[in-house]
Amino acid sequence: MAHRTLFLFLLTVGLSWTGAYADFRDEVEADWKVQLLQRETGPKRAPTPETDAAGGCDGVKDGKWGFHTENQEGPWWQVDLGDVKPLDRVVLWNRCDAAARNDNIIVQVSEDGSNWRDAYTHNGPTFYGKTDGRPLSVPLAGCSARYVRLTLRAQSWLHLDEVEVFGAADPVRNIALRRPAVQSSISQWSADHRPRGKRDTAWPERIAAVVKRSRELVEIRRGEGVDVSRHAAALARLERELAGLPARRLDRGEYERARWLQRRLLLADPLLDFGEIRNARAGLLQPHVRPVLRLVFPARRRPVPPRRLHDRQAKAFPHHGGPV
Ligand SMILES: [Ca+2]
Repeated sequence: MAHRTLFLFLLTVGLSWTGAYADFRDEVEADWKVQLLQRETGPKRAPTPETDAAGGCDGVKDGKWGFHTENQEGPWWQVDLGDVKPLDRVVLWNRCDAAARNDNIIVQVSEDGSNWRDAYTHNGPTFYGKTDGRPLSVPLAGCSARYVRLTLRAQSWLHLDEVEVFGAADPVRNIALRRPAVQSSISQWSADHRPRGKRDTAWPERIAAVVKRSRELVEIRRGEGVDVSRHAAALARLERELAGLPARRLDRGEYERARWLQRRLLLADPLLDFGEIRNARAGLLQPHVRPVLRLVFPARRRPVPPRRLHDRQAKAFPHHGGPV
């Protein structure tokens, strides 16, 4: 009986630890994702009529609004196809929770962006898109244009999920995708929809930057008198393995592997107390696990004051102020 109780206790602790550790890893890796985004694209940007409009032709179709004007007389959204092209059709994916606002939407076309003509006026029924798989498809065969505009001749908000334009030359290719777009106004629901972050091809250079910084950290730690032989060996092993991988295999997974190693080097700072950090992180864990953790990882030194900890992190990692 005593063995069974002990087994169940250890199982509970083990499961709690495993689950909490997975949560902890997810949290740290999510932090890294935010850091990458902020470092490569800057902080969140205020929307403009161009950057909100970009959500109308960004390829994202989720049934919500891709762009959103203010409530105004005659709101409009338009896309620039680059030059005058013979068209085949325009396909409108509606915002599905307020779809009836577009029951009388008008498709306009222009060759110069100044002179517009109505190519189609919708007169119901209400159309949707994402929720029923039936976006509004408007035939435009015989029509040539550089600009396609959607307009409401009423006092209203204009919002759509996505606008697709297909040309006569290749009727299956959406020629509006990620083309420059603009709209009549922005609203409190507008957002900057430009693609954020570098493309996935940037992983090799991101990984190289982490490896380079890790090498520097090894030297810094050695200079501080810390035994980092295990870290240095792990770094050398990682570099060997990365060198043997084709570029297409250098992805987010390898980047995170390199960041975990870099993180261990950062935490090898002699001013940091790993026991204290682990105990602080125990705040993430379920209450009955914390005393066990404190037994396993007792604090051996006094905790580093938060300000000093921040300074050390800033010095070790000058490019960002986020969590390690
Ligand atoms: Ca969209």
